[in-house]
Amino acid sequence: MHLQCGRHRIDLAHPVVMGVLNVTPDSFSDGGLYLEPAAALDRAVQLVEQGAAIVDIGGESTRPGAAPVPAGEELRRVVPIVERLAGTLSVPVSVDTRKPEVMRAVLAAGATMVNDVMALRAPGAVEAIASSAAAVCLMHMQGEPGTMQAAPRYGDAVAEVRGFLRVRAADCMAAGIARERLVVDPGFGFGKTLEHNLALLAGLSAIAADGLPVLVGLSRKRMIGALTGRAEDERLAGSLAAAVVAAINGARIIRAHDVAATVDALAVLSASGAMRDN
Ligand code: YH5
Repeated sequence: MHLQCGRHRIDLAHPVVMGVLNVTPDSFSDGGLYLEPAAALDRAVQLVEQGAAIVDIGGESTRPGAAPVPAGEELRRVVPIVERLAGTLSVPVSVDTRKPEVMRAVLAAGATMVNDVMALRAPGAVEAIASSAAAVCLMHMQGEPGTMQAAPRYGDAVAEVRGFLRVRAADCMAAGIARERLVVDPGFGFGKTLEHNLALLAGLSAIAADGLPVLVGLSRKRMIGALTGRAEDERLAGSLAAAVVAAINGARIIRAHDVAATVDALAVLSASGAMRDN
């Protein structure tokens, strides 16, 4: 299995790490520290040296309860950073955005992947990707970031998330986005209770069985806090355990803040034979 991100081809025979580079002033991690393109580039180079196969740039905070960011401000924050990173890094630059206007601008600036928590449901988003050679991550979210954690409800969370991702992937392929450019993500914490998140972690193999690479973002999240009783800056061990479980259950791209540690954990897992059958 592999993922085609523009000119880059990522081998997914073994799980890889997508390193998180936050560029929002209010991000819970590294907030405001990497706003300057030069500082962002230093941090991104570090992530690649630590073994990140993709660097994901977030310009709009998608944390539960986060306020929307106007497109103009998102563009001002992200485009200069994408230009610097895309011209320097040896790995694909991914941008976390929901807005077609931002997608077109960052793809023109050299990004080769879009990470969309709305799974390209904004009008014009599918076309923005289809008219490029970029990869896209289609993530499931119930509700909107501002209110999604108020009252998440599912009959069968795994079946509903899987069905949603299948339909979004089919719509993308119908619009001309090749299968090898698609990634799906159950969206841990996005309109889900702890119970839903645990059901999805256990049920990842059903989502992976549909044949598209599965990406997961569990790193430092509230779910890890709930299971360990730890504050945000004490969740590394819990996050590594979650990454390993997700990979055993079929995830091929692990989105993480602590890249070096996550790469090590996955190296041990890959060598162990525990993933022989998937
Ligand atoms: C994801 O799962 N998540 S941003 C709250 C936290 C810790 C971390 C309370 N973008 C995902 O990382 N993109 C985000 O502690 C994502 N999948 C994809 N594809 C939220 C985040 C976080 C939020």
